[in-house]
Amino acid sequence: RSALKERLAQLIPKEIENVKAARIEHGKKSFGPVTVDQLYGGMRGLPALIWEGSVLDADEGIRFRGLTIPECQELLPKAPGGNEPLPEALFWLLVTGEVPTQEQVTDLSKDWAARAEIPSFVEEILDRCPPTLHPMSQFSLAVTALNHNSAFAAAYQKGIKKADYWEPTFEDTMDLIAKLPNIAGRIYRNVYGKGKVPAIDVNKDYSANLSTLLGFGDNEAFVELMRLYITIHSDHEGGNVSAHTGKLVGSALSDPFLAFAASLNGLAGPLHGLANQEVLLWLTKMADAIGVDATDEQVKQYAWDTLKSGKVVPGYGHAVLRKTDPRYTAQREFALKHLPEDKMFKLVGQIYNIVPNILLEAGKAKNPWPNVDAHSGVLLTHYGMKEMNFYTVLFGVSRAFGVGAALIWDRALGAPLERPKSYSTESIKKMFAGK
Ligand code: CMX
Repeated sequence: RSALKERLAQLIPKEIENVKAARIEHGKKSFGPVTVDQLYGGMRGLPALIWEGSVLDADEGIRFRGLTIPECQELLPKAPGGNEPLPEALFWLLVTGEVPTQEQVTDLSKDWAARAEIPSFVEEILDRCPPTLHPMSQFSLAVTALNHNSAFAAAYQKGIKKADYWEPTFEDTMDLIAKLPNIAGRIYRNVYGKGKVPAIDVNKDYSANLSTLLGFGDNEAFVELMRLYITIHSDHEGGNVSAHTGKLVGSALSDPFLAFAASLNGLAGPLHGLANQEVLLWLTKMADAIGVDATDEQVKQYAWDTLKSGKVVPGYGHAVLRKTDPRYTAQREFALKHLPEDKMFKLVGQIYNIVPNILLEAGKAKNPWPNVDAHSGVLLTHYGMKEMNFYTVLFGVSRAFGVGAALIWDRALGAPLERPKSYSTESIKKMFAGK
């Protein structure tokens, strides 16, 4: 057993008791009324899910098990000589609620490196995809196919007891996360003609290996960026499309590969994870149209033209957040430290000073501030990863950490099949007739 699984086995009985006690004390309490508008309005603000790994505050942003992003940067173990938290440490935190030791983190790096290989038939599936098939579709195909070797699916067929579901779910989640660098690396190299995927180095951390497989392993700043990137993109509580989809599909006892592939299909939408691709497309078109040294007036005009043509300004707005996303701020600080003179970074900063006022003036968006996707693309571009269609794959690699941790806890706590009630407009009219 790995050190993480050992710790989890100790924590689960306590947490089952904790949940029992919370339900006895609070189970019959109400969150307040549900309005018909919430049913039509994408369930905004509707309290509906339990998600243990993180909670999102509209003003303050995300907290992973109670820790803000700057607190994670301070408290989580780092690579020798590195400044950013290791995603291994973040995963440990999401799963256990505890900050791991350096040794525990090294144990996870080694465990993931040992599990990193992907079956040859999955390699073949990826090799046969036309390069024109979007990298996110390829990613989802490969993750779905990993279900071939699912420990959970096999154990379920053998009649595993409900109390033991978490164990094969844990194994599948560890395999899933471990195999993503090989999948992402292969997609990147196949689609953009970057040669063969090199081998994993069992003595390196997850982000170093991911960077190597992508072809950027020699650049220590890129590796540091990956550590920060995975950490901040990992989890954003349970209601966002990718997280909720994974939880929903997992609730049918579909194994973690099937559940996470569903998450990826949601992440591939332009209002969610694909926004990081859309942002770079928007920035590139803007730079082509008005130059990277454009005046504020030109940027303003360009943003207005986008809105007037009926499009959204990608990277701005959020369904829950009402302030600048701390994930945006963390990336901005990284850029200020590593690439302060980068022209596209400066353009992103200029847009930050201009777009919120325009969105306020336009008067529709409830949140005029930037989200995580407004910044990630320029950092990747700076280090030479210019293929914007690929960007959401990196978001997907990161999101496996949060969805995986949640799947483990859902099975450990015996989360039931999700089945909310739906209504037709006709039934709502009848229900409230004369009221
Ligand atoms: N540009 C233009 N219009 C925007 C806008 C933006 N950035 N953000 C919101 N609006 C508009 C909405 O389209 C909506 O218009 P309609 O009433 O005509 O439909 C109106 O403002 C109200 O929307 P809202 O309540 O503020 O926002 P939602 O909760 O419905 O949607 C989000 C949130 C993120 C989809 C939206 O802000 C958006 O489309 N942003 C651009 C895409 C983006 O950056 N997505 C990434 C989010 C982070 C992530 O998941 O990765």
